[in-house]
Amino acid sequence: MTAKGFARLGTVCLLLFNIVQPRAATVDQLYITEIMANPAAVPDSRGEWFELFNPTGEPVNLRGIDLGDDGGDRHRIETDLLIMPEQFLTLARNGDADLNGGLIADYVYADFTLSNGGDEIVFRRGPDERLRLDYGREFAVAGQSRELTSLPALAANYGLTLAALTYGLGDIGTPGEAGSADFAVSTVPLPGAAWLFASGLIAFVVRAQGGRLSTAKLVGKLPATRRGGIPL
Ligand SMILES: [Ca+2]
Ligand SMILES: [Ca+2]
Ligand SMILES: [Ca+2]
Repeated sequence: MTAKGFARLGTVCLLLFNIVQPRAATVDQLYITEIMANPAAVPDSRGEWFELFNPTGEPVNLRGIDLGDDGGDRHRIETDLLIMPEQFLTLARNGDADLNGGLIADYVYADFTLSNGGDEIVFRRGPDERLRLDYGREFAVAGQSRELTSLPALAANYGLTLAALTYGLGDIGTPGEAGSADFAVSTVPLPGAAWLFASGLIAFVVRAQGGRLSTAKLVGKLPATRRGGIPL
């Protein structure tokens, strides 16, 4: 292949790369899938928890997020807290399974409570709200969690978890696991194989040119694009 041919192939590869490159998933793409606001097996001060699900193909790090409500609840997540693709994460008020009703917590928060008479779960990064659930006074039922059964993730779409699905000491819920709802919904089109293919092809082209064809030069030949590969 001539140098011109290599350059054209490289341009095509970079265009493909630009289209399929992984886009980092963000907190606002997560779902709050389940809430136990009113445990019965143990007091609320030990047994409250809620669950997140990551429907994307990329991990999301919750470090730096402020967990709170519209009142005075505030808890800053100070450490790396990854929620992996298509995985659940259980955040709880107490992490001791001998005290919290028998659930395994992935993360324990403080200074955040789930009122039984209506409340909010709000994730903020700095002043910006990233994720929110508002629920009213009928939402919390003693000893029975609510789970997201359909989208969008508004309170009306959270049903009572099926009575057969118990955990630990007998409260109804599925902390850290799928319940009766199916959330195998990938909202981020991340064709990892295609990305690897594009990356490998670019590396091949550059190598084949003996390093003479820099990717920087090729990028200069491309039209400016927005995130996602849409031409400006
Ligand atoms: Ca609260
Ligand atoms: Ca409560
Ligand atoms: Ca669950």
